[in-house]
Amino acid sequence: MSGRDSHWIVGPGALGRLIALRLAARTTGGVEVTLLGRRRLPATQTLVTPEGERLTRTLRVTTTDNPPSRAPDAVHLTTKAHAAEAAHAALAARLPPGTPLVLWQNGFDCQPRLTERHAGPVLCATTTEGAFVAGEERVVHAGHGQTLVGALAGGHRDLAGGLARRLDEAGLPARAVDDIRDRLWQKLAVNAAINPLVARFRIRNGQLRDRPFRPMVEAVIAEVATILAAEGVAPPRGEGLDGWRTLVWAVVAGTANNRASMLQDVLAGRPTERDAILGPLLAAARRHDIAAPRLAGLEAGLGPARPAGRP
Ligand code: KPL
Repeated sequence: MSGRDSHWIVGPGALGRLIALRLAARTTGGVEVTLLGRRRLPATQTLVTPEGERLTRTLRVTTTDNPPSRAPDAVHLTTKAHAAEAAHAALAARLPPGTPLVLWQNGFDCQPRLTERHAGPVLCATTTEGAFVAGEERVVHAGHGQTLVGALAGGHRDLAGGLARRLDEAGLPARAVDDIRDRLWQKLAVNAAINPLVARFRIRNGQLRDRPFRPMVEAVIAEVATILAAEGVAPPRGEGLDGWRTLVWAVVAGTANNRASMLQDVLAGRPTERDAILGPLLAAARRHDIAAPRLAGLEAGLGPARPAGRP
């Protein structure tokens, strides 16, 4: 990726707008950004940085059924997991073969299918950047994080390196990795231990450290660790169960004040990422004949991933 790149950001939620505004704010190296959604957002968007600065840019905005005529150098899919395949289907026929696709979804669900289906290189990204939407024209970058990028089957190293550099220069620290599959599962494990419980009990992440929640989290981590060991996913750091425990409790401490994304979705009556987060774990448990009563209970407790009557 060099020269004046054109990036399409498909899915103008908090993450999509964060990436769009950060890339667009780069003045050297020139990145042309188009924000695409099912509906057209106001073109002038403001990012409130973690340092409290306001970064306002006028972006190209359009809808997925009316994409720009100039082909992009990269397409970033930043929709929620359950909307990713429909968004890709809406655009795929308009993309020249070979257009790189970057998948930013949580969980481990649509990534293998889209990697297979897309007519070009596919990268997956996982990020700990924190952002939330604060209105039609405003997104808040709540906390700095780290983004990892790579292809599921390895390969596309130069593409991943170029994209990581672009993001990094734009103020989103990023690096290319060869083990993105493990990294996606690791983020999924953290989300599985935190999100369904905080969504069900309507609590902030930090409250998981207290009774009666702490033993519930420990029980979920134990199930997740057993399933992921059978699935051949490397524990984050340290060995086995302790590696998973250290990771989850570090994230709980680091995000103690947060309302997790799944809680925000439940409170707003939006579809949750239940299927992308718990679904792959339960499917792996079935494949390896492992009992997962805690995860199954969380799945049932969350109810349907999409509230009745919503697309
Ligand atoms: O990723 C998150 C989310 O909210 O989805 C965590 C890590 C749980 C932070 O809230």
